[in-house]
Amino acid sequence: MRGRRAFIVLAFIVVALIASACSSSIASDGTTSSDTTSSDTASSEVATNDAEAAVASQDGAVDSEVLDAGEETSSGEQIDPSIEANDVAFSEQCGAEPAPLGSRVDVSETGSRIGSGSLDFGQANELEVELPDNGIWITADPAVAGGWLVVLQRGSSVRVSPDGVVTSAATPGDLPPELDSAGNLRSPFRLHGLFEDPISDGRVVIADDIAAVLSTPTDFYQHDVLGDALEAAAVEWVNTCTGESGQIDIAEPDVIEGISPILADIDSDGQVEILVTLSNSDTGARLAAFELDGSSAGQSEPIGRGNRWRNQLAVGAFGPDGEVEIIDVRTPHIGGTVQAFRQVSDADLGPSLVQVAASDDRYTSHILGLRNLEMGIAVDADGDQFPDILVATADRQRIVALTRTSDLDAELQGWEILSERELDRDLTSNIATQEMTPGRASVALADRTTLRIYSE
Ligand SMILES: [Ca+2]
Ligand SMILES: [Ca+2]
Ligand SMILES: [Ca+2]
Repeated sequence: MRGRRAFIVLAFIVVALIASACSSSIASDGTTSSDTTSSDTASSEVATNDAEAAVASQDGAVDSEVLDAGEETSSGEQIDPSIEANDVAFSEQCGAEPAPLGSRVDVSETGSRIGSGSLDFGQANELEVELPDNGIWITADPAVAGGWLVVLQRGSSVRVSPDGVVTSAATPGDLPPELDSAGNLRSPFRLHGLFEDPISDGRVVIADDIAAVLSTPTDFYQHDVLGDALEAAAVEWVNTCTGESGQIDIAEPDVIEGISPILADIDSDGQVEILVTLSNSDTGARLAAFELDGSSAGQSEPIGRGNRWRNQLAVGAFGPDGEVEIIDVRTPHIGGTVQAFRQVSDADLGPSLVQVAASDDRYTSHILGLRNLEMGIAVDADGDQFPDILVATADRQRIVALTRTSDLDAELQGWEILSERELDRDLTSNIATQEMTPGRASVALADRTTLRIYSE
């Protein structure tokens, strides 16, 4: 056992995991072209010219902002994982309850983007808050119940009270974890020190004492749509209670195309599996689940051609009768389909991930080139205690709440629209949720300089 991991034998991690990094810019209206293109390759869609990533104009006018892919890459490479280990706090407990939601900075500590609590998304009150700049990343404010921290496009951040009062979050103690002390967005993934070779912008996820991260950077697959040119060739995991560890290597030509795995009990046997998105240049992306020992817990069919990605969003009781399902958005850059999968086991063929629902192709959960993979999130949006999906339309001007149904005949095969909310402009942030009071969820998002908080 490696020494550093031996140290962890008695450890349990109590720090909140950090929300996904955002890139330093928003692709803005670039997605309009990507929605109509026949390819979602980075070379065609992520401009690499030397234009500074212009901050979008605050009047909502169309701007010519483009991503500087080189900048994205270099910013990712600046991260020194060794620094992050020092921030880890340990205790000597195993199996401790996770910290209450209100103290966390995101709802995705397992990588499965499901918020706690319920609201009626269609009827919820909408509080509009004007921001001094485009909002690009939102988290619950760990210091103020019902409050939010909003990272702005220029790199500063603000604190927004539950009733919409905006104050600067300029002092270091106030900074949300996505900002460094110089005000730059960064990938602040503490706990990287647990692992041997994590990807620099990888999020460590944790569930049931298992911490996992995408690791072993590779440039084998040059799709480059998630903020840099590197993907992962392995998943590392560590049991933070026992110190046991393991690594699941992915053979070429596949890579893992993502920021984090999802840890979830996909087969309902009480043990978590590791879900990743495997991609290659021939057949595109497919979902793949692994047991901790590396054996397969099922894979989906691939999309069928290269440079086609899918954004794995959540695993939970999404099925019409509460069945455990995996939700993703297929090809979010070119007209995304919200899909649901279940693990099915065959005595001869073993487990596989079988698609059981697929919406029409009007949705997105990601802007090409950004590290914000959370323009879709799960939360109970109708009060029946089962999670639903909030996702943006492809133009990012509406947020739609979808729920699973057993009706496979309609156009929305296996999905039903619960409600829609219209934005004034296009979504520029993640869709964030928090449990404001026990059982009551609120949802926050930004369409450029307007922060919208939905709550009851
Ligand atoms: Ca990457
Ligand atoms: Ca399991
Ligand atoms: Ca529901």
